[in-house]
Amino acid sequence: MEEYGAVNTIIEACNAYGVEFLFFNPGIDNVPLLETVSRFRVSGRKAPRGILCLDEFVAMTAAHGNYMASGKPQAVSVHSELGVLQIGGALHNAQWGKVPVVFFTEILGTAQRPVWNGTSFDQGSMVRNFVKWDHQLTAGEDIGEAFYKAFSIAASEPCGPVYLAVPRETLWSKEASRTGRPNQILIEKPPAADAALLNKAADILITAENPLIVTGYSGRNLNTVVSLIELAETLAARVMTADVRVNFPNTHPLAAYLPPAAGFGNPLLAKADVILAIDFDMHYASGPSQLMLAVKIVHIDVDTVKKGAPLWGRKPDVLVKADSALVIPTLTGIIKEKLNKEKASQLKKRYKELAAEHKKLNDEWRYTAICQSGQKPITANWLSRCIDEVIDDDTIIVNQTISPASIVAHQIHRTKPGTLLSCAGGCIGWAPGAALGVKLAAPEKTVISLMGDGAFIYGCPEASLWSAGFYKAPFLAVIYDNQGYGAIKGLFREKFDVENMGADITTPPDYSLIARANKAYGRMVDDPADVPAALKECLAAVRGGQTAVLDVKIEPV
Ligand SMILES: Cc1ncc(C[n+]2csc(CCOP(=O)(O)OP(=O)(O)O)c2C)c(N)n1
Repeated sequence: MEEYGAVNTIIEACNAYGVEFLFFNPGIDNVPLLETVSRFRVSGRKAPRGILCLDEFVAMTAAHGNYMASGKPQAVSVHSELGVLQIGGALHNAQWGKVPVVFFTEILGTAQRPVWNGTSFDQGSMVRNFVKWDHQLTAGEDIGEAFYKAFSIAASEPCGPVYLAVPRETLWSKEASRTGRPNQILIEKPPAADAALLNKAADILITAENPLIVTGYSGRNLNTVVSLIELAETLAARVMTADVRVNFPNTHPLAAYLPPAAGFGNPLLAKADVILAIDFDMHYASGPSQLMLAVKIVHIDVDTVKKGAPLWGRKPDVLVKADSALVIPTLTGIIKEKLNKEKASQLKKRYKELAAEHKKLNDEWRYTAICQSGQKPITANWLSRCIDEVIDDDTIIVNQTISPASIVAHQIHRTKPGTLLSCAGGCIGWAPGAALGVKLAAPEKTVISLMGDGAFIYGCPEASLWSAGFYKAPFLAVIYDNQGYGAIKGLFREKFDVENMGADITTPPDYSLIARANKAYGRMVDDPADVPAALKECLAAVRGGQTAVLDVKIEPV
């Protein structure tokens, strides 16, 4: 076997940043890399474990899921421009998911590949809108410096994807890194919060009559879940969390619930007099929920600039750039010191009222599901309730349901940090590949992915199921099969008052057969009475080491 010095350096950089897996799909260019990884591992030297994904979309998505479950930086290796194009929307998801992933390819000399007007082909331009940094190594540049810098940029908050294009002659080179000085791990930490700003935030929050905490991704630091509970309890404030992570347990009495039949928009946003947004990319200030004009907004975020996100009319009164894991306990301490007896007893009363409201709404959701237990076609409420019954506190739910998203968020209860992972981006097809990556990161946990029928197909099921089988990373995929693109049909109906503009998947494929063709366990149910037993049967297969797909025919939207 050949020694490839440059590849040795890439592996060294992966090791230095704690990369455990190399998700890849090969071309001729990846050969030295794969050969070297194998040689390292066979001889007991440290190197990431190679995971062959039969589609590049799955490679990037598995890296996404793996990061969410492990917190570790990721590496993806694909074949030149073709592999990069095939990653497709998975890169958009990784960008919105703030995934610290370095993906790299070779590039054949640009001189051989001019564009139509004779200028040189620019491989990075394919991904430039979706990455924190893209770079094409030029002759004389040091491969070690490039990869260490790539991981440094990807893993510094706000984290995100980085792309490197490496010329074949560099990638296949026998030379290792050329710098005399050793390469160093550099991960930038957010600054400590400004004490005066936190004081101002505390004063605003204490005087609020109807405060609302909204969170997006604070739960990526698992300890933050506990400290956010303390902050919410201190303030007696509702917490509305995006379903991207467990930022706050949805079983907590202060978890914000909406009624089962709530329509578009969010009344909780509309009636809040103070909003505390923590690590939140989504819009809280525009869209269907108009805020009160006099609303005060405190925004704490590791990413205050929100480069690349729409404007969305955010105009915070207090903007604090800080690591929420550090700042939440500090803010809670400041608030506790400022609370006098009278205020504390007012907050106690408010806590009780909010807890009673949470219980009432939770009961309504449960009641709705139980009333639908005999309804055919099966409803998303009943299916979600059955899933809630069958899981334990440690099960990891990997969720990309679309039209039943609110039902899933209310019916499936998560208490422990890290037990709900969803896609912050909009590209459908995330759940199967992400579940593969999650299971590789947490082999001891039960992993259940939830998705629509559209999403199952977008998720390259053959590729996802094959890797799950081959690498012994079994998970359960539950398909909320409403026989169409429910979300799109909903939009048609709302905007154009038409029933169907071709968004039904009529005479659908047999998804359970797709599972079986890929050596997974496959089952279809269409009777609500069969759902609990079918879920148990599939989970038994998963515990026995076989990935399972449960196709549940639910009512079309
Ligand atoms: C890759 C991709 N293509 C198209 C869309 C547009 N889109 C948004 S929701 C949706 C329907 C998804 O169907 P399914 O996963 O079955 O969920 P449902 O809406 O039926 O609940 C589509 C096609 C998208 N977001 N991503």
